[in-house]
Amino acid sequence: MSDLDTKPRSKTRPKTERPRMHKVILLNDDFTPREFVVMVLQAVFKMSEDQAYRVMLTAHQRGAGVVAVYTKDVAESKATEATDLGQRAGHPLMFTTEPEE
Ligand code: TYC
Repeated sequence: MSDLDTKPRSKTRPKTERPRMHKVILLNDDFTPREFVVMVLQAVFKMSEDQAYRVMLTAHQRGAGVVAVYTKDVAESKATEATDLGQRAGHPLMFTTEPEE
């Protein structure tokens, strides 16, 4: 019998919990033009113009809005990419992430 066959099988099943998902949040500010916010939402989060407009308006009216939910790595890289687009254009546009409950 080879070494490969002699390992005892674990009786407990491995955990199969899914990784916690993370929200990308768009924060309102007083300076970034609405059309620029809509453009970034379409470019980074692949939203239609209608969807992007609605998310922008929610953030504008309530101070913040949920853009989408991803695994932690994807949420963080998209939030950084979108915030960077604003920075490079001289806007204070800000995206953050937070874990879902
Ligand atoms: N409040 C901005 C304005 O009036 C537009 C805006 C909307 C900026 C949503 C950021 O997340 C935002 N020009």
